[in-house]
Amino acid sequence: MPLLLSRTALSSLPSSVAVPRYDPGAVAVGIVHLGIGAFHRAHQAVYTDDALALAGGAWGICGVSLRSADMRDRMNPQDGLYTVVEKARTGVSYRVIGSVREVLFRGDELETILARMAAPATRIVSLTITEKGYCHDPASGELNLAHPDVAHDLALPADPVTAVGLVVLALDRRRASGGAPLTVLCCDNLPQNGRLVEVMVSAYARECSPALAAWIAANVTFPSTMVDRIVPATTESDLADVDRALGLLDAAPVVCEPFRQWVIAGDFAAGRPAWERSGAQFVTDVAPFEAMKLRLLNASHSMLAYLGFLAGYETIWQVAARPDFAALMRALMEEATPTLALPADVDLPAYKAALLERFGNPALPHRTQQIAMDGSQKLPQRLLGTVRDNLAAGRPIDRAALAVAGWMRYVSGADEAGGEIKISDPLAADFARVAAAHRGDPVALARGLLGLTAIFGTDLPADPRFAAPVTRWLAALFADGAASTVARAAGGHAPTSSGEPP
Ligand code: CS2
Repeated sequence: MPLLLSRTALSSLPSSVAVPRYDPGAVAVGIVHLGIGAFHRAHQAVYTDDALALAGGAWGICGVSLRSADMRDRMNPQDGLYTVVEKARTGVSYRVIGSVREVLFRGDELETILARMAAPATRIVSLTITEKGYCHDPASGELNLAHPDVAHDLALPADPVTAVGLVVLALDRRRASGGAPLTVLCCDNLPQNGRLVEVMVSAYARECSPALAAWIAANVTFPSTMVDRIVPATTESDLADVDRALGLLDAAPVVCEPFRQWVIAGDFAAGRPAWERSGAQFVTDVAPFEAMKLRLLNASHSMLAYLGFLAGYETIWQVAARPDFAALMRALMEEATPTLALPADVDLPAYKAALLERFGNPALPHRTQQIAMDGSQKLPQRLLGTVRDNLAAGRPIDRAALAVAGWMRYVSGADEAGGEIKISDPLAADFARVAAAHRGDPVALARGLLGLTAIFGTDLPADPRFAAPVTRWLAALFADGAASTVARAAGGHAPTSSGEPP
């Protein structure tokens, strides 16, 4: 039985595997990270690993698992170490990361987690809990006080199930035990993500105690970030591959593309690692970078995921390899481009060309169904902001309308062969209700789904410049299937009013 990856086993790794250039065991915790999933371990933890090697500091990460003990039980026995596997078209590289110093599980270690978050040595609490983890209203960006988990936490604040509830409880402890300032750093794919979390934490804190809300306003900062790296879910075959490369067992590897980007704006209340040494960009305003990433990368990802899945493709690279789909992605990006206002040194054509290249990487199978998850939480910032800006300026929105129709076709719950699609989304029950009421009637289905104000607000459903093309594309998708609808759209043709092929 091969040995488990651990600090003592690092010296026995083959020279082809990079290892931390510092002693992980000597690094004290300075960051508590909520949501220790694959993305964090392939992104912020890597930047921190570089910063520790280049500049040192007490910036080890205490990872917190909110939903399951799995990651704790995999990582703690191997001293928090794990392998990042970078897969390029041209080859694979392996690197062991040492920045995660411990992992705790919310289910049975709440007190320890609160103590870590309240400790003065902890100077940053960061989050990657996915869009739905914020329990906000995706259309308005405000904390959804009617969300059952939020209601639970407000009734029982000492036993929080939401991340916002946990952060506020920890901030209360911190205030009571010395009151050292803290940075809360959101690293999820949401626009103005720091501001969004600040608004939610403040709203929740006000419900608990106005004095706490005032302390937070004076002592806690919420920088905003744009984070980017494609990190598909780790598979069994990835695990076996890493064990072979290491000659040891690693129960927690992550697999990702070589590209990574991190843009950060805002104040850090109590210092930060030297992330700029590892390539993070510090800017005065992150909003243009967030919009670029959400409206080009993530919007294209969602569109290709829904339409590609419907056309029978399991992974994004297979979809991106189809000339029609690639042409449609280019057209969607062209539509979004006039809504962006980037600093002059950003080469947007090169960024867009690189996206097609990144999506087409066949070494990195990224399942269309993984990206299709939680569309209700993703559509507003990926597609609907572009639609609103373009409508206001009188510009076309046709390709975004097709992407939204692709999502509607997908959440109708049946694929093109009539098989069931398992929808993973906080609003899945609403989709099922609307779909059941309007089966066989794309016009009514579109109207029903547009009526979900948490996604579309009240403006878009009422605007025929949006509702009409979405409805026509949805009818075309039902009548002709995704592949031929995409072929027609890629050729620049809009659907006819009847939904029949032109
Ligand atoms: C993807 C993102 O799953 C998804 O919805 O669009 O996770 C995407 O891979 C990352 O944002 C890339 O940085």
